[in-house]
Amino acid sequence: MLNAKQRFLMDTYGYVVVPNVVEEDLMSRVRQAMDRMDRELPVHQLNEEPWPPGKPRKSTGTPYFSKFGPCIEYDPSFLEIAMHPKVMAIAEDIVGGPVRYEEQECSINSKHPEDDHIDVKKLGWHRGIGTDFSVFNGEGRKHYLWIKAIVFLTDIGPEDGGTSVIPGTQNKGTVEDLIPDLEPWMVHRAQGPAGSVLFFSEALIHSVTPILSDKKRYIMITGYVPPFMREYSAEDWVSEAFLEKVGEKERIFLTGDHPKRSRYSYRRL
Ligand SMILES: O=C(O)CCC(=O)C(=O)O
Repeated sequence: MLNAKQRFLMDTYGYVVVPNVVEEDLMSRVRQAMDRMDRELPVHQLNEEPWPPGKPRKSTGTPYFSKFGPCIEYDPSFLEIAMHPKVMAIAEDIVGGPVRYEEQECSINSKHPEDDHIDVKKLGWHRGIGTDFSVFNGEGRKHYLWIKAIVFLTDIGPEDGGTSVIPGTQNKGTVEDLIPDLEPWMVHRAQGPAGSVLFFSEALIHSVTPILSDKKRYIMITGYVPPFMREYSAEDWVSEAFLEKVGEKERIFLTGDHPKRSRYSYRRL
C-alpha cells in the first residue's frame, strides 16, 4: 500500500518511486535472463504479418539499446517479477481493486557515443491513454485505470537514463501543445537504487532518456489494468500454450478471468 506521502506524489505528479521493493536474488535472475534473451533473439523486422500472441521479441536492437516486448513468456522470473507480492499490492492499491496483466517489456541500455547532453524537446514523449478516462474517484481518493511499474534492476542516478516524465500531465496537456515550449525544469527524471519501482499512470507523458554515464541500465516494465479493460494490442496477449502451463492464480492475473467473479464485479463489495 502507498503511504500518505506516496499517494500525494502519485496524485500530484502522476508517478511515484517506491524503494526497496524487489530483492537482489530475483533481480539477478531477471538480468541474467535478459542477457540471454539479448544474445538469442534476432531483431524483429517490421512486416505485415501479425505477430503471434505472447511470442518474445526483440523490438529494438542496437549496440546501445535492446528492447524486448512482449517478453513475459521468455523466462519464469519475468512472470515472478510481474506478480511480485509487493509490486502487486501497490499496483492494486493504485488501480483500486484486482489487477490484470496488460503487457510486459524490458530493456537494456547504455550511453550512445554521440549523447553528451539531454535536449528535453527531442525526447520520445508519449502516453498510452487519455487523461479523461484514465482516472476515477473512489472512497475519497483517486485510482488510475492503466498503470505501469518499472522495476530498476540496476541503480539509476541522475546521469543513468532514468525515465523522463512531465509531472502533472496525467491530468492535462498534450504532447503537441507542451513539447514546443518545454523547459528542462518541467521534466523529472525517475531515479533510485536497484530494487526500487517507478509506478506511473499511463496518462502521464513520459519518455526513455539518453544515458550520459558509463553505466548499463536494466529495467523491467509491466502494465496493470482492472480486469474489465480490453487488451491494448493482440501482440501483448499471452499464448494459449503459456496459459496451460501456469497455475490458477497466474491464469487469473494474465487473463482477468476469475472463476467466481465477473469482470464487472470489480469494487462491488
Ligand atoms: O525506458 C524508459 O525509461 C521508459 C519506457 C517507456 O517509455 C514506456 O514504458 O512506455
